[in-house]
Formats: sequence, structure tokens, C-alpha cells
Amino acid sequence: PPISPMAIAFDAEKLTLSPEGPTLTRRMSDLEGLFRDHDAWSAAASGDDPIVYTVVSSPVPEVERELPQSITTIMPGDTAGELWMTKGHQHPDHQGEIYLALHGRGGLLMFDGERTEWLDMLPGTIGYIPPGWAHRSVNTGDEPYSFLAVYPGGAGHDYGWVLERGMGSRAFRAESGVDLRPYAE
Ligand code: S6P
Ligand code: ZN
Repeated sequence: PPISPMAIAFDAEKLTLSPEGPTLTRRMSDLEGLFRDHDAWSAAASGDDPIVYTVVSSPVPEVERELPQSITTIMPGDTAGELWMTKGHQHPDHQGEIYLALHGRGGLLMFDGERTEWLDMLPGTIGYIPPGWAHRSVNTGDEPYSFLAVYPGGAGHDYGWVLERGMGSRAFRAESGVDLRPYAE
């Protein structure tokens, strides 16, 4: 059944939603095949297997015509220099999405299969993901990076698309914040 109009309390300090839906926790071991340095990934995954990011959802369900939201928090860190990031995905039917940066420093890497785009994400930046662009978020700073996502409930997550094609670029730690390198290098 469709849900009723509702207010969701957003705590701008704690970055929580209330009421809250499911929370997802992704550890290093959940990110197989994504970092360039497989040995460094494997050592971290089979070692202390740190939490890389969490996703807290609103109670709005992920079903067609609803408009759910979530807050993703990526921990600061890197694996052999490659900045900690989300898995990244394409929406199977190419729906668009909106991100609003809330805390810390990050980047929004997008790839349409040919072109790559990078947006610096600082608190207050709205990042627009157009239809057909796969998207991955990266923590470029030294504290947790959090952002709000608003997306069509039927958007889905095609993770295989990114495993197959990559994201065009990879983001490495640099003194200036981030060094973007071609995916294959
Ligand atoms: C959903 C939206 C985000 C991500 C989240 C985790 O469309 O883009 O909520 O799911 O940032 O990233 P990923 O790539 O592991 O789903
Ligand atoms: Zn998405």
C-alpha cells in the first residue's frame, strides 16, 4: 500500500533520520574487484576488515513511484593510495538522482560508458546525476564524508555494470586532495 505523507526529522549534527529505515554497512570485504591494488584490498579485507561506508535510509520504500532518501557516510582512508569509495552503480532504467553534500569533503565520480565527470562535493553542494550516468562517491578528506541521496524508488542498483566497465577514472590521495587517474593505469 502507498505510504502516507510524513515528516522525517533530520538531525544536522548527528546526520540521522527519524524515523529511520534499514541501515546498510559495507566493509572492505564487500568491495571485491573494485580497488586497483587487489593484494592491498585482500590484505585489508582478510585483516581487520574495516567498515568503509554505511547507508541509513528513510522509511520511504524503494518501490516504483515513491521517492526514497538515504544518507551515506564514507570513512576517511585509502587502499594503496586509492581513496575509500562506494561500490558505484548504474540505475538499470537510467533514472536520474540528486545528492546533497552534508559533511566532510568528497567527490562524485560519474561515467556514462564513454565520458567521466568529477564533481567536488563540499557541504551544501548539490550533485546532479543525469539519466544513464553510473555514479560512485569518494571521501577525499580526513574525516567522514556524508551526503543525502534522493532517488526514484524503482531506480535499483546495477553493480555488475561498474564491475564490467569500471568508472573511467580512479581517485587517489594527493597533497591537493585528489589525483584522478585513468581506470586502466
Ligand atoms: C542510491 C544512491 C545511494 C547509494 C549509496 C551507496 O541510488 O546512489 O544511496 O546506494 O551511496 O553506494 P552503492 O554504490 O554501494 O550503492
Ligand atoms: Zn544511485
